[in-house]
Amino acid sequence: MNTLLIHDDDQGIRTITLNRPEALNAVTEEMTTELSAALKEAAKTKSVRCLVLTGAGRAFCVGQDLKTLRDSAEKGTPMDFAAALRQRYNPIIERLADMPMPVLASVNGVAAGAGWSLALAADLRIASDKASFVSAFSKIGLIPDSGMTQTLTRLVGPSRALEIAWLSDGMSAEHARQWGLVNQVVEDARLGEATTELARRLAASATKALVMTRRAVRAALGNDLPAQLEYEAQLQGAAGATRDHQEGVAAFLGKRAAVFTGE
Ligand code: LHQ
Repeated sequence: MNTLLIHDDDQGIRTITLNRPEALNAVTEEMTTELSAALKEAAKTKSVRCLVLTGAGRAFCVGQDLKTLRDSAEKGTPMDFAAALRQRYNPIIERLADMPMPVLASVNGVAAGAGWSLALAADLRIASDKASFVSAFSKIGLIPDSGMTQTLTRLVGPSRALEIAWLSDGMSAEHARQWGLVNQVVEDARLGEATTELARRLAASATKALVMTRRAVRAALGNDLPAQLEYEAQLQGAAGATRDHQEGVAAFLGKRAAVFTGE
């Protein structure tokens, strides 16, 4: 991999680090190809119980590499934006939304454009107090993409989503936390440690139940109550048949800590 670093610890955490620090981890075609492959691989690796996405250097990710965009336009082969989104960006966002384990974005620095969309596609976000967020799309005459019009709107509502998207003002990590866009903000020096702490808790949980909970929470935004109750019943039927459910009950009754395996 040229644009990513991938690291597994011994407790079920796989960390994918966007690794073009010299370009603030701006997204190239190679990066989308590699990230797609890395997510596919993580999805089929049973031992991965929590996936962490982060960036190398001072940025998380600043979205599409605008220098590459300019270079291809100058060469007379301008990027087809709709095709780039359909073929490269959107599959990444869809895959992230449906990973068979929790996905945590550890936002180490600025997240802009599709870089912010990527962080929003994770289940939870933990950020350094030095991180910042900027939509940036409006500044280059574009609309927010890679899912941002949906993820952002669901988190902050339409009025704030428009304010963020239209004005493209930088937002501090603390402001993002207050608006529900980030779950935790920690001192920059503690980001690695705090990310590992949270990721370990998630990795040690009943993975299948966490993933089904994500499905139910997402569906809740579109379902009426009877449909949601029915969906919960279906998912609980499946959760109740997992080994981790049996283990959880046995551990509770045996007054010991549960040892979940993700099965
Ligand atoms: C960059 C970039 C960048 C290249 C900073 N590319 N070099 C996908 C495909 C199809 C259709 C369109 O949509 C998309 C999705 C997208 O993501 S489009 C949106 C693309 N992203 C942006 O528009 C963000 C542009 N960047 C910024 O607004 C600022 O650089 C931020 C707020 C990220 C950081 O600001 P500062 O911390 O003040 O840093 P800086 O602006 O001084 O940048 C440092 C260097 O990084 C600089 O290069 P230089 O050679 O002067 O040191 C920038 O040109 C470069 N850089 N973003 N996306």
